[in-house]
Amino acid sequence: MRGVSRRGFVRSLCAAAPVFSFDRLIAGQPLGVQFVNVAREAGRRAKTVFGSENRNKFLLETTGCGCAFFDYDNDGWLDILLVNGTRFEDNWPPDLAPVSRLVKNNRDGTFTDVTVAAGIARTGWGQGVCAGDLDNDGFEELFVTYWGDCSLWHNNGKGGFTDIATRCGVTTNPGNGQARWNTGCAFLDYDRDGNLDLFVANYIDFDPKTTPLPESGPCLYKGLLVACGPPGL
Ligand SMILES: [Ca+2]
Ligand SMILES: [Ca+2]
Ligand SMILES: [Ca+2]
Repeated sequence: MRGVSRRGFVRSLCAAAPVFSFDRLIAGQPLGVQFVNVAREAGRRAKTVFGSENRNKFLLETTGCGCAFFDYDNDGWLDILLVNGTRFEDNWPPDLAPVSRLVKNNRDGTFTDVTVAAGIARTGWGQGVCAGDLDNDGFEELFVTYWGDCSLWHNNGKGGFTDIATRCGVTTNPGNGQARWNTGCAFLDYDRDGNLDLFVANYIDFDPKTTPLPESGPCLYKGLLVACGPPGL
């Protein structure tokens, strides 16, 4: 894939892919294609952590994490950034805390975890991620959203990343002591000046100190106590 842009690659996939009608999809007719989960064979067994495993008190614990396919080392093969979360109740030992993971494509169907070497490990309530080459040097940066301060990881082109969100003023911290719930994001050049701009979507105001617990709500879904969401959710 060297020399092929990501947009060109996706366009070629779209051109090659068969077109399935909605009628055919809902009719349950065979499509002639099959997806097989090969994560285990690819060596991807790291657990995604997002809230309590057995019972969720807060809506935040019910969302989860995104991922990005991007070629961080420009070798022509897509690598993966897997965003990770955390838990309210756990006091993680430093070496056991869940972190977002960067895995390098070995070009043989397997991936190698390069999170530590890349300097990109961070624990927190990670949500979404988007990739784009902010400084037009040919290596893509990453923006990772959090409930809390976001990260903007600058790619040094040598396999390493540095979080420059604070320096760039894009943590999205409102500065009032409250964490903002950042969710999706997109790099786009909205003014066509040749430099990527950034859009960050937000969800609701959320503060675990003031958010009602399921039993204090009570917040019910089909008779079961669940995390309290926005009214009407
Ligand atoms: Ca690569
Ligand atoms: Ca760059
Ligand atoms: Ca721009």
